[in-house]
Amino acid sequence: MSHWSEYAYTDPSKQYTRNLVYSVPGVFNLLLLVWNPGNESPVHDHADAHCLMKILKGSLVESRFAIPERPGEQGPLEQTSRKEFKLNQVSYMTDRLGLHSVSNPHITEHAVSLHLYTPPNAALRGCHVYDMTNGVARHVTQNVYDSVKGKVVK
Ligand code: CSS
Ligand code: FE2
Repeated sequence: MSHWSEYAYTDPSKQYTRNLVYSVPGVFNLLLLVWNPGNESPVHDHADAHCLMKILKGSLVESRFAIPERPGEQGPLEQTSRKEFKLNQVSYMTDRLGLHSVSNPHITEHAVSLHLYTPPNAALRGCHVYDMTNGVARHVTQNVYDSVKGKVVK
């Protein structure tokens, strides 16, 4: 049992769960994400904030894409990189570096990652997810968690 397991709520019906560990309003949000085997996030931006991601279990693949100047009018997103992050590695992402999607490449094991968002803009104003095939952007809210401080949100 790891020191973070009380936050590692898992839901097999989702791509991944978002579990709030701690927040200081206006300063940062700390989230623990549990990625189901073979699942991935949509391509998204980071609401003008900084994101640090540390791998706590398994590994995650990050694919980066250029932000289209005219979303939906320039065809498929242009992929700029693909990198695997292994146990204990930390990645940094922010809008200046483009968009990304994150996936758990393992087909039988969960992956777990710790995310620090500062300032916690996405929780207030949401972010955008992009359709990889045509670059169409859609606003989504990010203020709902699957669990908060170890308690499952019903
Ligand atoms: N931004 C995504 C995870 S990858 S940084 C989210 O919070 O759901
Ligand atoms: Fe992200």
